[in-house]
Amino acid sequence: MPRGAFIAVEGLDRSGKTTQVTNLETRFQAAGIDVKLLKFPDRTTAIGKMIDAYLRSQSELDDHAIHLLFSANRWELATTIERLLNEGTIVVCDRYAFSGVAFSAAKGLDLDWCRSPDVSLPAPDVTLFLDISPEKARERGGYGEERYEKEELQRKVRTIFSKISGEFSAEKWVTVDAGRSQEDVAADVWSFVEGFAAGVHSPLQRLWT
Ligand code: FDM
Repeated sequence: MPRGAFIAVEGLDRSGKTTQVTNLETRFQAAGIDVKLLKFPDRTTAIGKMIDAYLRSQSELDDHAIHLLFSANRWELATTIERLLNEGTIVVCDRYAFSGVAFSAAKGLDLDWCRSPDVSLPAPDVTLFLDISPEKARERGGYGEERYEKEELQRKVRTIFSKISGEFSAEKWVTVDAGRSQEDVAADVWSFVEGFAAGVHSPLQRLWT
């Protein structure tokens, strides 16, 4: 029996990522396929609550410390992800380790240091990156209230995502122009992932190999 596919959806703020991820879940369900939607940070765990307080500026933490918490938050769910995949369930993640690296490196941390706590986490079979220019994001009403929702930081994050994308083959990392209508973006997203509905025969890989 093939295992389930591991699909990560990354994106900039105001890219419509959450809408697209929910839409993807609905489409897999409608096709009768087991799918589990996960979101990072998962703010419901003890570690997630610390992350949530930090993002809402209710606490202060050293940049390295918060980076490690984001990674620990993924490790909390790593065995669950593997189990689901082995059971044949498709796992769709709203943000994953690439956000971890992109945001912390945009704040000035060393890129290789940022990768290290995530080494050997389950690696997505494909990552969809929903890209939007800061100008388009502004047209959509600009950014929210949380700590990282600032145009200057978002610009840096975008540059680092672009650098990370260069390390992957075109099948593993797909950049989607998210500045278009929801329907157009959804059609593109589906066209890139529908092939995964039948499952994956190759073994699960590990970050950052
Ligand atoms: N974020 C998210 C990080 O800085 N590191 C991480 O590892 C992850 C998963 O948290 F600004 C940032 C990205 C974003 C913020 O994400 C909260 P959501 O998707 O807005 O909840």
